[in-house]
Amino acid sequence: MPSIDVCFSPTLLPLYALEGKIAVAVDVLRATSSMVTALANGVEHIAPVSELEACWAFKEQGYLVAAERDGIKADGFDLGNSPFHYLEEDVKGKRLAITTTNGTQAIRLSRSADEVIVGAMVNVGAVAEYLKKAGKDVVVVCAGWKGVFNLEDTLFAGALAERLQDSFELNHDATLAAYHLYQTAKADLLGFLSKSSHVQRLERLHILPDIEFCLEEDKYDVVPVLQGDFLV
Ligand code: 3SL
Repeated sequence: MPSIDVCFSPTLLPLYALEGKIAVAVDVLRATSSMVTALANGVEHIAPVSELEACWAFKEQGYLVAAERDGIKADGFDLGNSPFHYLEEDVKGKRLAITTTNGTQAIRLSRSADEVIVGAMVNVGAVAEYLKKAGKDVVVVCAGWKGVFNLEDTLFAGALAERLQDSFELNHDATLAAYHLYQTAKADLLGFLSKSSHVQRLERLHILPDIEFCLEEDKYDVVPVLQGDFLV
Protein backbone atom coordinates (compact mmCIF):
# COMPACT_ATOMS: atom_id res chain seq x y z
CA MET A 1 0.00 0.00 0.00
CA PRO A 2 1.27 3.53 -0.67
CA SER A 3 1.74 5.83 2.29
CA ILE A 4 0.83 9.41 3.11
CA ASP A 5 3.27 11.61 5.01
CA VAL A 6 2.94 15.22 6.17
CA CYS A 7 5.59 17.95 6.13
CA PHE A 8 4.34 20.52 8.65
CA SER A 9 6.24 23.45 7.16
CA PRO A 10 8.45 24.20 4.14
CA THR A 11 11.35 24.66 6.60
CA LEU A 12 11.26 20.89 7.16
CA LEU A 13 11.21 20.00 3.45
CA PRO A 14 14.97 19.30 3.23
CA LEU A 15 14.27 16.35 5.57
CA TYR A 16 11.78 14.81 3.12
CA ALA A 17 12.57 12.99 -0.11
CA LEU A 18 9.87 13.96 -2.61
CA GLU A 19 11.33 12.05 -5.59
CA GLY A 20 9.01 9.28 -6.72
CA LYS A 21 6.10 10.79 -4.78
CA ILE A 22 3.20 13.13 -5.28
CA ALA A 23 3.41 16.37 -3.30
CA VAL A 24 0.13 17.98 -2.25
CA ALA A 25 0.86 21.64 -1.57
CA VAL A 26 -1.68 23.23 0.78
CA ASP A 27 -2.33 26.69 2.13
CA VAL A 28 -5.93 26.53 3.33
CA LEU A 29 -5.93 30.20 4.40
CA ARG A 30 -6.05 31.25 1.66
CA ALA A 31 -3.73 30.74 -1.30
CA THR A 32 -4.57 27.22 -2.42
CA SER A 33 -8.28 27.74 -1.67
CA SER A 34 -8.19 30.75 -4.00
CA MET A 35 -6.30 28.84 -6.70
CA VAL A 36 -8.78 25.96 -6.67
CA THR A 37 -11.64 28.46 -6.80
CA ALA A 38 -10.01 30.31 -9.71
CA LEU A 39 -9.57 27.18 -11.82
CA ALA A 40 -13.05 25.94 -10.91
CA ASN A 41 -14.44 29.24 -12.15
CA GLY A 42 -12.78 29.22 -15.54
CA VAL A 43 -9.30 30.70 -15.08
CA GLU A 44 -7.26 29.12 -17.89
CA HIS A 45 -4.07 28.50 -15.93
CA ILE A 46 -2.13 29.88 -12.97
CA ALA A 47 1.52 30.81 -12.67
CA PRO A 48 2.47 30.59 -8.97
CA VAL A 49 5.51 32.81 -8.43
CA SER A 50 7.61 33.69 -5.42
CA GLU A 51 8.45 37.35 -5.91
CA LEU A 52 6.30 40.44 -6.46
CA GLU A 53 8.46 41.66 -9.36
CA ALA A 54 8.32 38.32 -11.18
CA CYS A 55 4.56 38.27 -10.76
CA TRP A 56 4.17 41.82 -12.04
CA ALA A 57 6.18 40.94 -15.14
CA PHE A 58 3.35 38.65 -16.29
CA LYS A 59 1.10 41.68 -16.75
CA GLU A 60 2.87 42.57 -20.00
CA GLN A 61 1.78 39.20 -21.39
CA GLY A 62 -1.86 39.95 -20.63
CA TYR A 63 -2.14 38.01 -17.39
CA LEU A 64 -4.24 39.04 -14.42
CA VAL A 65 -1.71 39.61 -11.65
CA ALA A 66 -2.53 38.88 -8.01
CA ALA A 67 -0.36 39.50 -4.99
CA GLU A 68 -0.70 39.25 -1.23
CA ARG A 69 1.75 40.02 1.54
CA ASP A 70 0.83 39.63 5.20
CA GLY A 71 -2.81 39.13 4.27
CA ILE A 72 -3.11 42.37 2.30
CA LYS A 73 -3.35 42.89 -1.46
CA ALA A 74 -0.08 44.36 -2.74
CA ASP A 75 -0.33 47.86 -4.22
CA GLY A 76 -1.04 48.10 -7.93
CA PHE A 77 -1.91 44.45 -8.54
CA ASP A 78 -5.25 43.48 -10.09
CA LEU A 79 -6.28 41.09 -7.35
CA GLY A 80 -5.38 39.94 -3.86
CA ASN A 81 -5.77 36.52 -2.32
CA SER A 82 -9.48 36.30 -1.52
CA PRO A 83 -11.32 33.34 -3.04
CA PHE A 84 -14.22 35.73 -3.65
CA HIS A 85 -12.11 37.58 -6.25
CA TYR A 86 -12.15 34.42 -8.32
CA LEU A 87 -15.90 34.02 -8.33
CA GLU A 88 -16.28 37.07 -10.54
CA GLU A 89 -17.40 36.58 -14.13
CA ASP A 90 -14.45 38.58 -15.52
CA VAL A 91 -11.79 36.05 -14.48
CA LYS A 92 -13.20 33.41 -16.84
CA GLY A 93 -10.80 32.49 -19.65
CA LYS A 94 -8.04 34.66 -18.15
CA ARG A 95 -4.52 33.58 -17.28
CA LEU A 96 -3.48 34.38 -13.71
CA ALA A 97 -0.08 34.96 -12.10
CA ILE A 98 -0.09 34.99 -8.32
CA THR A 99 2.37 35.47 -5.49
CA THR A 100 1.47 35.04 -1.81
CA THR A 101 3.37 35.07 1.45
CA ASN A 102 3.53 31.29 1.91
CA GLY A 103 1.33 29.33 -0.47
CA THR A 104 3.14 30.00 -3.73
CA GLN A 105 6.47 29.21 -2.03
CA ALA A 106 5.17 25.84 -0.84
CA ILE A 107 4.20 24.96 -4.41
CA ARG A 108 7.52 25.98 -5.87
CA LEU A 109 9.55 24.27 -3.13
CA SER A 110 7.72 20.97 -3.82
CA ARG A 111 8.94 20.69 -7.39
CA SER A 112 11.36 17.81 -6.75
CA ALA A 113 8.29 15.56 -6.40
CA ASP A 114 7.22 13.42 -9.38
CA GLU A 115 4.07 15.49 -9.44
CA VAL A 116 2.81 18.54 -7.56
CA ILE A 117 -0.90 19.02 -7.04
CA VAL A 118 -2.75 21.66 -5.03
CA GLY A 119 -5.10 20.87 -2.18
CA ALA A 120 -7.45 22.80 0.08
CA MET A 121 -10.49 21.96 2.14
CA VAL A 122 -12.61 23.09 -0.80
CA ASN A 123 -11.30 20.22 -2.97
CA VAL A 124 -10.15 17.65 -0.38
CA GLY A 125 -12.43 14.88 -1.68
CA ALA A 126 -11.29 15.39 -5.27
CA VAL A 127 -7.65 15.31 -4.15
CA ALA A 128 -8.28 12.04 -2.29
CA GLU A 129 -9.83 10.45 -5.40
CA TYR A 130 -6.93 11.67 -7.55
CA LEU A 131 -4.39 10.15 -5.16
CA LYS A 132 -6.25 6.83 -4.94
CA LYS A 133 -6.13 6.53 -8.73
CA ALA A 134 -2.43 7.48 -8.85
CA GLY A 135 -1.50 4.91 -6.17
CA LYS A 136 1.85 6.58 -5.34
CA ASP A 137 3.36 7.66 -2.01
CA VAL A 138 2.17 11.12 -1.01
CA VAL A 139 3.66 13.98 1.00
CA VAL A 140 1.36 16.81 2.06
CA VAL A 141 3.45 20.00 2.06
CA CYS A 142 1.88 22.48 4.48
CA ALA A 143 2.63 26.10 3.64
CA GLY A 144 2.55 27.13 7.32
CA TRP A 145 3.30 30.75 8.12
CA LYS A 146 6.75 32.14 7.33
CA GLY A 147 8.36 28.77 7.86
CA VAL A 148 6.52 27.63 10.98
CA PHE A 149 3.69 25.19 11.69
CA ASN A 150 0.06 26.18 11.40
CA LEU A 151 -3.13 24.42 12.41
CA GLU A 152 -5.28 24.87 9.31
CA ASP A 153 -2.92 23.18 6.86
CA THR A 154 -2.40 20.35 9.35
CA LEU A 155 -6.18 19.92 9.55
CA PHE A 156 -6.28 19.59 5.76
CA ALA A 157 -3.65 16.84 6.02
CA GLY A 158 -5.80 15.12 8.65
CA ALA A 159 -8.94 15.40 6.50
CA LEU A 160 -7.06 13.94 3.55
CA ALA A 161 -5.66 11.11 5.70
CA GLU A 162 -9.18 10.29 6.84
CA ARG A 163 -10.36 10.04 3.22
CA LEU A 164 -7.37 7.85 2.29
CA GLN A 165 -7.22 5.57 5.32
CA ASP A 166 -8.59 2.48 3.53
CA SER A 167 -6.13 2.61 0.66
CA PHE A 168 -3.01 4.27 2.13
CA GLU A 169 -0.78 3.46 5.11
CA LEU A 170 -1.14 6.05 7.87
CA ASN A 171 2.17 5.03 9.40
CA HIS A 172 4.04 8.31 9.77
CA ASP A 173 3.82 10.12 13.10
CA ALA A 174 3.06 13.45 11.41
CA THR A 175 0.15 11.87 9.54
CA LEU A 176 -1.21 10.24 12.69
CA ALA A 177 -0.98 13.56 14.53
CA ALA A 178 -2.81 15.36 11.72
CA TYR A 179 -5.45 12.64 11.51
CA HIS A 180 -6.20 12.76 15.25
CA LEU A 181 -6.21 16.55 15.30
CA TYR A 182 -8.79 16.52 12.53
CA GLN A 183 -10.95 14.04 14.47
CA THR A 184 -11.05 16.55 17.33
CA ALA A 185 -11.73 19.54 15.10
CA LYS A 186 -13.93 18.34 12.27
CA ALA A 187 -17.32 18.98 13.84
CA ASP A 188 -16.50 22.70 14.11
CA LEU A 189 -13.39 23.66 12.16
CA LEU A 190 -13.96 27.39 12.56
CA GLY A 191 -14.48 27.09 16.32
CA PHE A 192 -11.40 24.90 16.65
CA LEU A 193 -9.32 27.45 14.77
CA SER A 194 -10.73 30.53 16.48
CA LYS A 195 -7.58 31.20 18.50
CA SER A 196 -5.16 30.16 15.79
CA SER A 197 -2.69 32.77 14.66
CA HIS A 198 -3.76 33.13 11.04
CA VAL A 199 -7.49 33.15 11.77
CA GLN A 200 -6.83 35.95 14.26
CA ARG A 201 -4.67 37.76 11.70
CA LEU A 202 -7.40 37.51 9.03
CA GLU A 203 -10.12 38.51 11.51
CA ARG A 204 -8.18 41.70 12.20
CA LEU A 205 -8.53 42.35 8.44
CA HIS A 206 -12.32 41.75 8.76
CA ILE A 207 -12.43 38.84 6.34
CA LEU A 208 -14.37 36.24 8.29
CA PRO A 209 -16.34 35.28 5.12
CA ASP A 210 -13.04 34.28 3.47
CA ILE A 211 -12.23 32.01 6.41
CA GLU A 212 -15.66 30.38 6.33
CA PHE A 213 -15.38 29.88 2.59
CA CYS A 214 -11.94 28.28 2.85
CA LEU A 215 -13.02 25.84 5.59
CA GLU A 216 -15.92 24.41 3.62
CA GLU A 217 -15.07 20.90 2.45
CA ASP A 218 -15.74 19.58 -1.07
CA LYS A 219 -17.02 22.71 -2.75
CA TYR A 220 -15.11 21.86 -5.94
CA ASP A 221 -13.96 18.77 -7.79
CA VAL A 222 -11.01 20.51 -9.46
CA VAL A 223 -7.46 19.28 -8.74
CA PRO A 224 -4.83 21.78 -9.91
CA VAL A 225 -1.74 20.02 -11.28
CA LEU A 226 1.60 21.74 -11.80
CA GLN A 227 2.70 21.32 -15.42
CA GLY A 228 6.00 23.06 -15.95
CA ASP A 229 5.54 26.47 -14.38
CA PHE A 230 1.75 26.48 -14.54
CA LEU A 231 -1.13 25.05 -12.56
CA VAL A 232 -3.80 23.68 -14.86
O1 3SL B 1 0.49 33.02 3.02
C1 3SL B 1 -0.20 32.92 2.03
O2 3SL B 1 0.19 32.39 1.01
C2 3SL B 1 -1.58 33.51 2.07
O3 3SL B 1 -2.51 32.54 1.76
C3 3SL B 1 -1.84 34.25 3.34
S1 3SL B 1 -3.34 35.12 3.38
O4 3SL B 1 -4.42 34.24 3.80
O5 3SL B 1 -3.62 35.72 2.10
O6 3SL B 1 -3.15 36.14 4.42
